[in-house]
Amino acid sequence: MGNKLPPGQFETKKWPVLHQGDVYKFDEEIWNFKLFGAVKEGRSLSFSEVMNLPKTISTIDMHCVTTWSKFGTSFEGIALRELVNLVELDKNVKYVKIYGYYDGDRFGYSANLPLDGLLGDDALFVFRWKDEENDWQDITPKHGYPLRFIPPESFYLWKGSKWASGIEFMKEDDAGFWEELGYSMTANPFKEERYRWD
Ligand SMILES: Nc1nc2c(c(=O)[nH]1)N[C@H]1C(S)=C(S)[C@@H](COP(=O)(O)O)O[C@H]1N2
Ligand SMILES: [Mo]
Repeated sequence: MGNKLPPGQFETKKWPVLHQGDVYKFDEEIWNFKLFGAVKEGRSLSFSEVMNLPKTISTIDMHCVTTWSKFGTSFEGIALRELVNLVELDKNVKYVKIYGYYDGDRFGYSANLPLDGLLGDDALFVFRWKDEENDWQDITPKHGYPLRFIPPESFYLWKGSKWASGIEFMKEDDAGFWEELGYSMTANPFKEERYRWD
């Protein structure tokens, strides 16, 4: 796809693992995915309900704020827009917060993003991947099994919540896990938006 190296980044062929807290252990019996916030009626989806949604395959570059970039990983997943289609948004919903597990807390990790940048084929809750050196395979537990968000390459990878557990729809932007600690709300690697200054 892009194969463009943003400023201050270097290319890696390997896919590094980076996160806070424990690797989440999937239990399909109790797992669900919540759609909530500024919507007419919230929803909670079982794993099979999520996996029965239409699938999308995209090749997406990953740019981590710790300066590694990995080009050309192909992902299979459910486009964020498929989940948006399941709820009736309130007027003026412009942002989402995508949640993921942190040490057993399903809402412990989160990242905020503008909704209008996430309606294409490159905003996916992924479950499978491949690259030049690796054939199609499931996302490993360390990379976010069973479902993990991969943001478009115009966002640093911390916006890609692993062990994804839900989407909150918001009218105003609101800081997630790293954003509260000083990282950028907008996080465009090509503009090197690593930190927030406000
Ligand atoms: N649930 C959760 N998701 C997370 C994180 C985390 O700590 N917890 N770390 C983020 C950060 S900072 C990065 S760079 C990517 C790394 O994804 P990877 O380990 O698959 O390369 O996951 C993101 N998603
Ligand atoms: Mo990161």
